[in-house]
Amino acid sequence: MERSVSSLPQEKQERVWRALDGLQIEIPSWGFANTGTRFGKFIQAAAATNLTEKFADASEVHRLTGITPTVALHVLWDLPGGEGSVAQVKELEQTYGVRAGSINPNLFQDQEYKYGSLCNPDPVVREKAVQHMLASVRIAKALDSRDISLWVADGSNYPGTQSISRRIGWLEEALKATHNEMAPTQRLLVEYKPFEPAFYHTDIADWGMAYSLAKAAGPQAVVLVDTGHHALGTNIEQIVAWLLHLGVLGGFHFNDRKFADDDLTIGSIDPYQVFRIFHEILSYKTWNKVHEDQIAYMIDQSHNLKGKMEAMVQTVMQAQELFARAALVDQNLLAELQDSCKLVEAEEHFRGCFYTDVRPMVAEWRQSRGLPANPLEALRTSGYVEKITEERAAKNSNTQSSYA
Ligand code: AOS
Ligand code: ZN
Ligand code: ZN
Ligand code: ZN
Repeated sequence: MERSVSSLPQEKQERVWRALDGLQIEIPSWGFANTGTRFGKFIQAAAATNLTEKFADASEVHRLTGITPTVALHVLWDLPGGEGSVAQVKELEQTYGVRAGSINPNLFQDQEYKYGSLCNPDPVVREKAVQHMLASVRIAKALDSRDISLWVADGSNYPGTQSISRRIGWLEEALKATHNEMAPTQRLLVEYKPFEPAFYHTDIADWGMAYSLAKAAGPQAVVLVDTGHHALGTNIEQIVAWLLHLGVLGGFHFNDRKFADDDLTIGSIDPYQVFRIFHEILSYKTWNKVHEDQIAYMIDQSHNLKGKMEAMVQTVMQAQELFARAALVDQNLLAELQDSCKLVEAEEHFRGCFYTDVRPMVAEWRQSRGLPANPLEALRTSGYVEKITEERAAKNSNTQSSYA
């Protein structure tokens, strides 16, 4: 039987604390805004309706959790003036003490992108999309952001209506051009998704396509794994192991799902899967060299029903606690058990770690870093949500939110 947390050996505790020290999570600006499902959204009075409010919320999450120093930004939504909006972002960074993180180009909203962006059969539209990519790289440079995080919504709905193979070529060209614009320290993260909005074919549908495109683009292009972007039943941790092996695991978009790309709270449906993903990373790190910050852990969730602030803090805690549980795995012991094919013993150790309640240990770690033991509880008692609800409700009363 697993021992209770308080009697965990010193060495285990140290391993967990070291792991926690190395974990930072990026929060998305859009996680504070009114987002919903394809059927609509329920407007929340406390939701952020401009960039200042998003930075304020992100800063509060960082104050409570201590591990979210950066905010992912969406070019169209957060920097509507493109490069002209950089100065405002820099000012907000100063005011709120959180920095701009990954820069997300937007190639799915404009009417011209009806038949695709980087893969559109019309060269004029493709060129416009490439120009947006280049502008996104320049924005990232100006903000000292390392990562440009690309999700391409392109695809088609009916067989025979688009040339799948010619579109591969267009995509390669576009990513090469983007790569050429990057500074040597920057990275291009290529996200994949099997379907939606397109339902027959999606131009970057899986990790193989993303990997191949990254290779074609250049050495600074890597793959991004969104946990919600796989066919049901896919062994995501195996994909993670492969990407680590190939040296191209650029980062994650965290969320959970039951049926499709549901964008629910990470680990809310299947915490064991998150544990297994973290285990592959920690295991790989035990035996190989990976820089801590090589893997960008980012959240990509959409909360239609939960309060935005509560959901974000809960997400960070959940990810942190599952990471700590994965850090309990004794890699040497597990390797021994695996090599001698002691299947039940290996599995018992593995799932024993998963079933260990690390919350007291993580709470201790937080306190030792001057953070609240329970950030969600601290959020509740801080009155922050009540404050923004009141302020924002008053401000938005005449101007019903039109956030896209
Ligand atoms: C879409 O399904 C993807 O997960 C993207 O990462 C998207 O850019 C993000 O949800 C923000 O729109
Ligand atoms: Zn995503
Ligand atoms: Zn998604
Ligand atoms: Zn998703």
